[in-house]
Amino acid sequence: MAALRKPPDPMTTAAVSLGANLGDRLTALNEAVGRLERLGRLRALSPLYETDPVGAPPQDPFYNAVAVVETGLGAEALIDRLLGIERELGRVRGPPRGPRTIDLDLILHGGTVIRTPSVSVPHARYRERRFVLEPLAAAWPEARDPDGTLVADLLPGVADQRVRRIEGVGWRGDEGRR
Ligand code: PH2
Ligand code: MG
Ligand code: MG
Repeated sequence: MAALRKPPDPMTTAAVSLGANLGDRLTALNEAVGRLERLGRLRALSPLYETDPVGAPPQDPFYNAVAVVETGLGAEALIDRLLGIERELGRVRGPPRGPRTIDLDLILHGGTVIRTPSVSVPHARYRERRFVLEPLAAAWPEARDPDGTLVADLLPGVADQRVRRIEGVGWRGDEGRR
């Protein structure tokens, strides 16, 4: 009898936030996109934003963006892969909330909800962060939290945080956009 194959995991649409505020921010984000493409099908890339640090001690501004990926990976496997990409790109972990060369966070993973001490999906603080909400709503206007909230409806609550769109610097998300 032929061996039974494990059925493939169902595909899920995941939103990953990208951030950097140490070293060559643009190269770090572009290199991360190249590696995210190996995790599934890249469905959308947001514009690039320069953002003031939020919930962190004073430090240099970030570049932030969001990638939308259709993937067969479950949330925990996906987080492991994101941490692996951070390591490949040379991230050295300093103090929590300190400057970083690359930070890849899983924000949404379809309707998945996981709350354990080590894993939180949706991301525990994304609703209070314009540097996530703005690119996420731009890349994926229909995105919803598992509780049904439209991500775009969260934007008025973070309007006091400063983000500024950056164009013409060679961000991969701008390819094919005018
Ligand atoms: N990441 C943090 C804390 N604060 N602020 C901005 N603007 N962008 C970030 O990516 C960011 C932050 C923790 O990961
Ligand atoms: Mg983070
Ligand atoms: Mg992180």
